[in-house]
Amino acid sequence: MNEPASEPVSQGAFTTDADWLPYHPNPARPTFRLPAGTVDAHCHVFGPGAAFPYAPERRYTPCDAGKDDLFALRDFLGVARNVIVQATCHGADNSALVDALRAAGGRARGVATVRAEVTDAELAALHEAGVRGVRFTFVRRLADPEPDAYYRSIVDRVAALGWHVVVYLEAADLAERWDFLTSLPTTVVVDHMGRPDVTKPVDGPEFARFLTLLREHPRFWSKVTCPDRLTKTGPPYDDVVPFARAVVEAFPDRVLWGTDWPHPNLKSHMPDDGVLVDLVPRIAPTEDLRRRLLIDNPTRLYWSEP
Ligand code: 0GY
Repeated sequence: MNEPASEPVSQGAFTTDADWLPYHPNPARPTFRLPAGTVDAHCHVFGPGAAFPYAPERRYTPCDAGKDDLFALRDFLGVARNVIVQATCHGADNSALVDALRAAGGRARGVATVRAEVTDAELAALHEAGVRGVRFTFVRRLADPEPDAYYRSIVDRVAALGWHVVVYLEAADLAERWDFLTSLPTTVVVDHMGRPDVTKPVDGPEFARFLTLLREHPRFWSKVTCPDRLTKTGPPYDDVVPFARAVVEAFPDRVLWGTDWPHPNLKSHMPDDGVLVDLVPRIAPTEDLRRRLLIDNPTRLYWSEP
């Protein structure tokens, strides 16, 4: 594992947090070959801050990680397309995201963050650039959550565009927002399996709550992402595999995979993106499951027009 960076890195007007880990500079070439058409359905761009300043309200200052580096990683790993998700360090300024989407030539879609005051013209411009979803972050260390009615007013606007909702939450937020989230009229994608505590049993009551959400509410999808964020044992993430595999096998048509590059906010361990690819056959053990996870599901959600 990498050691946390000991010195902050100066990047023009912005200086990374002292404990910020930069993304892996030389990921291993994966042993597992991703099938043609694979979508990395959870990744981000950060700045660069000189061109796309980080939000004043951000909770962390990352290393610059722009679109060219994302596209280089895409090609190196054998990924065909990306879904770029707005990160909280950019707040509701989606300029870096839109710039990346435009540069991707149809090979990327986006998930934006918008405020309730967003105009119809701004939403239309985001849609035209390739945005197909809106992200709500309930995780308190990253953003200040708003009341349900605030989010609902946004959902009602973006649902008209055919967008879905991506939620980033932890178990306590899920319990608190259960009625609100399950009342939403759109597809709702939960980041990182709702961040399970992987030291608890995969068939225990805590993870059962998340599986119940998916079973009883067919509009809910799950990203089976971020083993590096959930693990307690480190690579090759043996402790996370049973959780991700359980979700993939139970809900094969409502799961998404992604790298999470450039891996925001990791303080003690930076994953090798090649190792993350090599985890795919362990969480989706058959060719059929992998086709749905890597190709069919993200293509249906992000590239099929109504
Ligand atoms: C993630 C994880 C995190 C951060 C963000 O938008 C963000 O700032 O997503 C995190 O710190 O857990 O989903 O990539």
